[in-house]
Amino acid sequence: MSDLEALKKEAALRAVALVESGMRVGLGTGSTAKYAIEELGRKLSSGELSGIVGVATSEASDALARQVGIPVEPLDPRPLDIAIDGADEIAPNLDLIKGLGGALLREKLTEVQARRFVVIADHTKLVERIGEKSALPIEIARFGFLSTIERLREVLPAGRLRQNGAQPYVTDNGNYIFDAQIPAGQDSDALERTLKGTLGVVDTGLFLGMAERAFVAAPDGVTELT
Ligand code: ABF
Repeated sequence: MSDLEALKKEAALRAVALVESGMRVGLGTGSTAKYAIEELGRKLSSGELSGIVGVATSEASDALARQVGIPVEPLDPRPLDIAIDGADEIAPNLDLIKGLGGALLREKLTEVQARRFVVIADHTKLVERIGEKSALPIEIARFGFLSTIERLREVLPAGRLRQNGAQPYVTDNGNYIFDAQIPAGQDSDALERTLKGTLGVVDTGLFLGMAERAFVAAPDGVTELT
């Protein structure tokens, strides 16, 4: 395991330590969340935890959860006790960019219902301002996507439709993703409002004011941000 993978796992284990028997748990997506799902499965099979139900944020995490023995249920209106997921950027106030893994819509739908949304990451995800390193993924409807992109370019001129080889990348929900650069100085709340009001936009990778805490692993240890 590379040093970075070891850090991701360390952060994941800290978050899974918050899970108690009987909890309904939102299961994130991506290479860091994978360690959390595997650890939950391990704790269930060893008997350290019982009665856990997972709600998966992607088809991939659903499959992994079932593989490691976590019972999975669809999202319903009941709150989740906790959700654990990675991020692409973490700002000092715990605002996030998510969705480079393509699962932003199911992640947001799930994590907004969690009493505690806990982020896990290695230190490379820390930024001073949202959009500093990462593009912002924006999930858009396939129908009329070129028109939606034109509307988006009026707000965020630098961006491109995500590709999967020669074809557009398709999300688990059958939509496309437009990855846009956020200009420095842009107010995140205002941007989110504008994007959510743009016809054809399904949702954005801006997760503002949602995370309760983050476990961020660096070579000199794990920092807990709140
Ligand atoms: C998901 O996985 C996404 O929201 C984010 O795009 C990504 C982070 O992946 P990784 O942990 O592999 O860096 O949580």
